[in-house]
Amino acid sequence: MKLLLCSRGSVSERDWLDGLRAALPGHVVAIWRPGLAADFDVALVWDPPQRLFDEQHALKMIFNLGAGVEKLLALRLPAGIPVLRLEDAGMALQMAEYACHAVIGFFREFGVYRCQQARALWRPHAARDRGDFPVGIMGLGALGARVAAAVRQFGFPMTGWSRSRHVLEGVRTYAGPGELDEFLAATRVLVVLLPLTAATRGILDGERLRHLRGGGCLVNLARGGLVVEDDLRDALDTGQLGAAVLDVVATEPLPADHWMWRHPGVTLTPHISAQTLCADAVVQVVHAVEALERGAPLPGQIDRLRGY
Ligand code: OXD
Repeated sequence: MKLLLCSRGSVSERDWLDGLRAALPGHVVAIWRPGLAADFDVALVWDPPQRLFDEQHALKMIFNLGAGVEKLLALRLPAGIPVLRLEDAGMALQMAEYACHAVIGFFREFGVYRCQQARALWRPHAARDRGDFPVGIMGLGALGARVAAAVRQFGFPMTGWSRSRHVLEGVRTYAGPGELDEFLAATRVLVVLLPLTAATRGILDGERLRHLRGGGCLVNLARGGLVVEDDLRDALDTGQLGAAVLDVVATEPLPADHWMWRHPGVTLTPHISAQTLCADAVVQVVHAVEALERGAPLPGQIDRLRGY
């Protein structure tokens, strides 16, 4: 098979190329450039230009070298061919680490103690009851399930919401738009892992944030576009939210004059909660290419209409 690589992400194309060529010795792997003959079978892409798909008419499969597919699906892709994405490839564990750090940091008030340290203030606070800090996971796919299992180990009451019904051990789950408000009302620390689609863009607006138990924390590990950022600021300013831990924002990189950089309730990281691990991702690409060759079910295939 002929594989065409075009990746404008944190892993360099050279690293992808070396990894893929070593793992798929019987195949051709080339880096995309404009004007290549249209005889490639598989496109392996992260943030590719439209031109790649305008030129390559023989593709049988598109593989997104990351978890989120909303940017890829915004392009005009050849109709009728499968689109796959990285499913876990080492990302779920990283997400779980990040989420546990954020949830425990909020519950144990580490941010408050850091501020006290800056003022040389030695002041212990009373221990809090973890039963008062139900943690809700929004999005219960492979990543959400892993995060829920990790956070649950610390004894917090757990809730979960997703578009379709999921059953997860030790997690009280809710499904669909009709149960969203009930889920939020049962949640104080909200960890967001939803895909960004037409149905989820702006899903966390002021009204929804008001349904959360007061003084809680929003942890967004998914996409900035899920949250209405002005409404988030209001929720922080009024105390409806006590804190926000944001790995993603609507405009990345976040402009230097954006209010989030300086808001005392916001902790920011630059979209690093789950970084693509080249070696793990290559294993998944190999499985996909082999499945395509055999005509077997493709791992990580998304539903193009649903958007994830
Ligand atoms: C993502 C990724 O989709 O980094 O954000 O894979």
